Amino acid sequence: MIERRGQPLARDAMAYVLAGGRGSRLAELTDVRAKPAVYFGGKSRIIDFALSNAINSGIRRIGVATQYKAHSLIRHLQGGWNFLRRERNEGFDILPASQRISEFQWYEGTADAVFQNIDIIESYAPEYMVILAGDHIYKMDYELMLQQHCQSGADVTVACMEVPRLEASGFGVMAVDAQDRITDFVEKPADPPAMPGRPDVALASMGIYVFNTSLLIEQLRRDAADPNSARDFGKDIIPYLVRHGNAVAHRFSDSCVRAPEEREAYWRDVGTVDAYWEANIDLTDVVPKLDLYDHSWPLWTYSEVTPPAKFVHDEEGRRGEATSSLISGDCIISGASIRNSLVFTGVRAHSFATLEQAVILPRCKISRNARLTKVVVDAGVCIPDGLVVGEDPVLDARRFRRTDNGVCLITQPMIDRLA
Ligand code: ADQ
Ligand code: ADP
Repeated sequence: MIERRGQPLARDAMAYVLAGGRGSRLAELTDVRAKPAVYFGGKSRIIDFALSNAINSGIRRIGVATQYKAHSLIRHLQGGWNFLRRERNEGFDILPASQRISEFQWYEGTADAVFQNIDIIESYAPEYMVILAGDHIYKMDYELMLQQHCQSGADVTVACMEVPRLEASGFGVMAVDAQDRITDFVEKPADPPAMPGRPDVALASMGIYVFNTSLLIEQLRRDAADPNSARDFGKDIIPYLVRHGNAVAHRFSDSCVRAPEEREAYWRDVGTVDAYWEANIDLTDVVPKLDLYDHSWPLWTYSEVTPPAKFVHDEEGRRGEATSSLISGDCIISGASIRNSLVFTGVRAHSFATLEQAVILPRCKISRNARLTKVVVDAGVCIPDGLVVGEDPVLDARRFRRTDNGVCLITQPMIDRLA
């Protein structure tokens, strides 16, 4: 374990969240919003995990770089995350691409998304920068990573975790020496190198970096002057520092936050419809792998003010009921039956409808007699009377986006085409 020494370092740090990517493997879920803005866990959005980690770690200066389809992300951030006060040298800045250096220039890569806002970073004068991705589900105490960064004297500290080697080609993969100094780093290798003596395991970068601010700015300026650079942390900045500087690995297992009943160090990418559905449905387990009810590490979010969820008998006396399910505010479950499902804010479910292993995003209407199994229903969708999904794979695949795992993603345009 990392030893905490002296004053917390988080108060001298700024978190910089990269939230510009689309996440195209989430298909129609990211047609209208960036991946960090995709709903997760009943009340929140994916970006709330990184932001909550920052706040819970003690960080009070946060910048969020946005780019792709940022409207609902920005609306969410302005609604729930603007409580940090400039007067206390705290701050929360939303940094959309194309409005800074030139009106028309988009961020090229992730490093460019920081480079273009160096002036804003300097205005807060943080000693340390914690660079984060806005699209992962995990609980982590960045203070412990900052402490390791200071104790080791690294130029950059890169958070890492062990992953099955065959799944590692979507990551930056590193080799380390006995002191966890990074000796090699390859971004998204087709054939990922294994850890010594462990042929099935690779050490993957989590895309979480800690720098001393002055060194980061120096590196960003050097990189910006390099015509061959893609202006990316994983492709350029980190490999350069591994070759020419002192890059150190930080083990996620040293700083992941676990409630007593959480069995594993939880981290999910939820980058595909299957992974997204599964991580949401996992929350309905009696003892879930990810505990959203852990008061020591609360998940902050923008939450609409809503009346409580309501369960009613319909006029024919049929019970509205839900078991092993998470039901958010402003839902009215009237004579419908819900099992092992996650129902977001403002959903109406009507008589004789059944939901099983369903992820229902906000403001959907589930009409009478609908029967949905293993589905993700996008926000605002109106499911028509008697629609059955999850019982006929061929029909499902023709009408909706059906994954290899048998999960159906349902959007309003798909419903409109049924008529
Ligand atoms: P990826 O996640 O594939 O790999 P990338 O697509 O650069 O890297 O996304 C990182 C984060 O930056 C995401 O949150 C994304 O939304 C955001 N982002 C991407 N382009 C952006 C832009 N132009 N402006 C603003 N934000 C942007 C990275 C590392 C790997 C590491 C994995 C871990 O490169 O080495 O293993 O993260 O998931
Ligand atoms: P996103 O999910 O990315 O925020 P939404 O799915 O919420 O976008 O938007 C779906 C539809 O719901 C849109 O037509 C939007 O105008 C509407 N909508 C969004 N927020 C609310 C709200 N609080 N109350 C009613 N309708 C809303």
